[in-house]
Amino acid sequence: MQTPNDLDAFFMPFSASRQFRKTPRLLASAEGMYYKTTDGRAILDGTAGLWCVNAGHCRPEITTAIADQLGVLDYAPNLQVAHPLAFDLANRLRAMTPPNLTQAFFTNSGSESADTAMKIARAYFHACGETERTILIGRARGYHGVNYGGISAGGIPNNRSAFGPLLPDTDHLPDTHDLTRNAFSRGQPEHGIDFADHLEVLIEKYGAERIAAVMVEPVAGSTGVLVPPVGYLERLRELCTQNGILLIFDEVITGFGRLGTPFGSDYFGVTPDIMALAKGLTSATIPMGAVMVTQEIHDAFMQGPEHLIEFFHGYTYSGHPAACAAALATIDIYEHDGLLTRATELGKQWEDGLHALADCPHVIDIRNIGLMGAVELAPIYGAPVKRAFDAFRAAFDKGVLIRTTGDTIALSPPLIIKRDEIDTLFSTLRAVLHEI
Ligand code: PXG
Ligand code: PLP
Repeated sequence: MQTPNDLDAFFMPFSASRQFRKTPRLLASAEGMYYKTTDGRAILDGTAGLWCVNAGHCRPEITTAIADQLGVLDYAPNLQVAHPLAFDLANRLRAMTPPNLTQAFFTNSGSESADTAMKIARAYFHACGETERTILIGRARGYHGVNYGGISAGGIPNNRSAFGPLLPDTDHLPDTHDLTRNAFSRGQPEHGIDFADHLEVLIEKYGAERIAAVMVEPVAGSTGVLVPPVGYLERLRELCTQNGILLIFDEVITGFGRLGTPFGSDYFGVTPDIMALAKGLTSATIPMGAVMVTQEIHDAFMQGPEHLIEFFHGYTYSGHPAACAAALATIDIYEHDGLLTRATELGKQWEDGLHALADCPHVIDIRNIGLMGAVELAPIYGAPVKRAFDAFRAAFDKGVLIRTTGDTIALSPPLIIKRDEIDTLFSTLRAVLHEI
């Protein structure tokens, strides 16, 4: 494959694109745990693409299912007509997600899932006659994609500041990152259940009857693997239940085995009313997301004359046949290969290997859960994010793909990673941290 010689026309997402255009990093192919660059170098995928290639790259079972489907039914709308695979997939998701989640609404990305989840929450209360319940509570450092609902409930300043005015009736819980009390915690940090109590402050401020939903990632991924403190999610669930507030889990990253259980909800034993999914749903082969809801939420919409549309929301590609085929084949692999619990088997090696980096230069915190890991670095004075970005480039030159957010290195490999590949990942990172 030729390296493109004009990189100017592509307006790149979330990239330092001027730097990129000077020294491009172009991926031409992939298989299993590895990418191959356009100049033929193998790159160990330490980030499952972007937290999404859970089954490993180019699995023939998935790519064949997609190709076969495209040859039979390339596209069918699911508006007023439908195709059977969408129902098959909805039933598979009903069976594998927590038992209270019974219906699946299909989207094409995590951003669409997050916005759909928020729209369902508001419309549910509208349907129930609680028209004052409109406030959506997110969390500082939360990531719920880039659409307007997602950045309004989300808590990443750079993703919000240039795009206002944002959605009204949104507010935020504090984030749970607490280096003073919890640095170098293994798994769930001990301190911080009190961060959940801030919901009581917001309830006091607005009145419980005005708050529609609280939306959080069970583990904040994008902002650097912020693991919920012991008891925190349980406390949020309790406060939501007591106050008639819906709890939305954005499981776009934590879904499909990332934590060593099928969903984050299973890991923490806390069940949401609405769950947003994407990424691992198709192992990222075809864009797709889903929003799971309870029977009660679903049924609230099923009112009025039967010839009328019940929920005025949907996408051209909701439940696209190729995406459904990809998801069904992906879930088959997860179940057949035991991938949804594999992170539990690898957890100890992952945790020990990661925390062994604590003696490397610049490291101020290490966090882990399932097959997620973060190494937080002290920023260079006056040049935040540069240290981590330098690490990213050095790692790529050494044949490992990592992800950085702020001055934190984030890791989340495909769930098929082998034990020696975990060792390679961490030994490369050690060399990188000593070099930069
Ligand atoms: N919710 C969560 C929890 C996510 O992690 C989205 C929603 C949005 O999904 P889409 O498919 O619209 O991108 C995500 C996506 C990073 C990074 O650097 C993470 C994501 C996307 C881009 C970069 O960690 N997560
Ligand atoms: N913009 C226009 C002009 C459209 O007609 C549509 C869908 O019909 C959309 C945006 C939304 O596209 P999608 O359904 O793929 O999200």
